Amino acid sequence: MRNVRVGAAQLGPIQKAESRSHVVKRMLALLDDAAKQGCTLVVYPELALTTFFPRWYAEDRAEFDLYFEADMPGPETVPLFERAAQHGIAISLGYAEKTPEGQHFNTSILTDRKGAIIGKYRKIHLPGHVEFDPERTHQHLEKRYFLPGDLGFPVFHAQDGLIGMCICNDRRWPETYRVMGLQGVEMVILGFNTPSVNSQRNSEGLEERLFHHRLSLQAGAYQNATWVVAVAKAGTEDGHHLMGGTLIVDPEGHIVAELPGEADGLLVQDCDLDATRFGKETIFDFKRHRRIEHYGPITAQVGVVLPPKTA
Ligand code: CDV
Repeated sequence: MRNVRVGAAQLGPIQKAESRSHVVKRMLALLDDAAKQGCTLVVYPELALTTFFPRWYAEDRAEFDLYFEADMPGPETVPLFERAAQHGIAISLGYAEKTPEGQHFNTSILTDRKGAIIGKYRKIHLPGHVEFDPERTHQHLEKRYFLPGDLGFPVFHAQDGLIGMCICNDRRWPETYRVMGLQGVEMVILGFNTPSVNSQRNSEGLEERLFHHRLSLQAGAYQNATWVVAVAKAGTEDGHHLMGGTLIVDPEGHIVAELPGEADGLLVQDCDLDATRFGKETIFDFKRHRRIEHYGPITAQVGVVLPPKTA
């Protein structure tokens, strides 16, 4: 048995006016709780340090540089790394990254249990649009503020196992899990900020959104025989509602724990990484069963190519 006691550290809403250091205090409280409960890994949401700013349009993108981190850890986040090291807990958190070259990414990192960063991921599937869209009830401008990730979907040796990261919209794409599955991933960790209403389909409300969230996570876990830990930023940020749904899926695809509510909260779960073995050695033994000679279109094309019409 290779047990990881994971704490999924959901954050309630972060208003525009809330300072980074106040958010970090909230994160520290969850970390202390995780230490009391014996966690070895704590996972925070996507863009954990600020409000979900891509919902707002800034004509001059530089106006939003205040939401980005030039350093990780930086002056406001270093207490988190220090406390995590004191507790011997590895952490993963999402944040907006500005590189020394001035590039912007939606990023997450993973540390070891001494507070050293051992893994980085930059969000690949960026939802939304680049320009203000008057047809939408809500804007979602990730494509305006971030570049698509350039690090692939790496998997890291951590917690005596293999851990990979993705971020929010990535969880809806089977390619995300499979690329990590092909590296033997045993636990996928991710954060998300998901508005409760689809801005383009008014009929798709909270229940439907939660259904698609669970469906994607459960399918990804089962089809790659991996644990999946998904952590929300939830609640109403300056009038904009984000759904909850922090949950953990086992390698058979079952939801084994789910956090109710939309406030700060910790969901603790023991995850035996050896529980991935059965799926990886039987139905999803990739080496024996995959047929790559038929998978070409997955990497050769982006959109749909219709088959030729038969007479
Ligand atoms: N932050 C996100 O990536 N949110 C998307 C919404 C816009 C659909 C998501 O997939 O949850």
